[in-house]
Amino acid sequence: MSHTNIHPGDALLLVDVQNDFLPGGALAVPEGDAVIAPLNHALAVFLRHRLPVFASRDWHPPGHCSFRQQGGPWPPHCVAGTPGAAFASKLNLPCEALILSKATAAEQDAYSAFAGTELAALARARGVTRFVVGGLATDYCVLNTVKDALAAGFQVWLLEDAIRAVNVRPGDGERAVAEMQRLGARLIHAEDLAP
Ligand code: VGL
Ligand code: ZN
Repeated sequence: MSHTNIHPGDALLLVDVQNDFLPGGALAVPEGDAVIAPLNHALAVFLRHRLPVFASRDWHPPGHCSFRQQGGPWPPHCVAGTPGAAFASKLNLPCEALILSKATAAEQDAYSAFAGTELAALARARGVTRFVVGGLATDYCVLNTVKDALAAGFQVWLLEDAIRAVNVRPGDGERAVAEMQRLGARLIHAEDLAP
């Protein structure tokens, strides 16, 4: 079995692991719940090493511009404060996790965890140079978060067993992964993270 070692400078970044993106949710990602077990493993490893954990959440006002009634592409989802916007209950998110709420303004959408948040500054203040990234959805918020991380000069290890795609068009998830790799992200498996 191959091992991947994490070091000081690494941070775990969980993207939008929220009820509305899980099976039964308002914008269910196929197999979205499959990310939880590998992410819980990654969480345990990062906590053991006392390395930072960040978690983004889609946190829309009612009537957000991305909702169909407003002419957007999506059913209403992740309305701030509702059960659908809550983090998956089976995700072992520690109380020390730093939470980034995004797309909180009615007239703007934001797929990236860096968009309009303090993520880059909070990470730099903690000496972060590399993000280990997993969550939902591969072809939207994970893709845009990873692009922004790389553009901001962070390295990225993408947890390929801890991401799932919406696949509005078949193959969107695979194309997103290829794009992230092309831009410099390295694929790893959560279960390979050495304890
Ligand atoms: C997302 C669609 C709409 C995501 C958020 O988290 O990937 N996708 N809002
Ligand atoms: Zn959204």
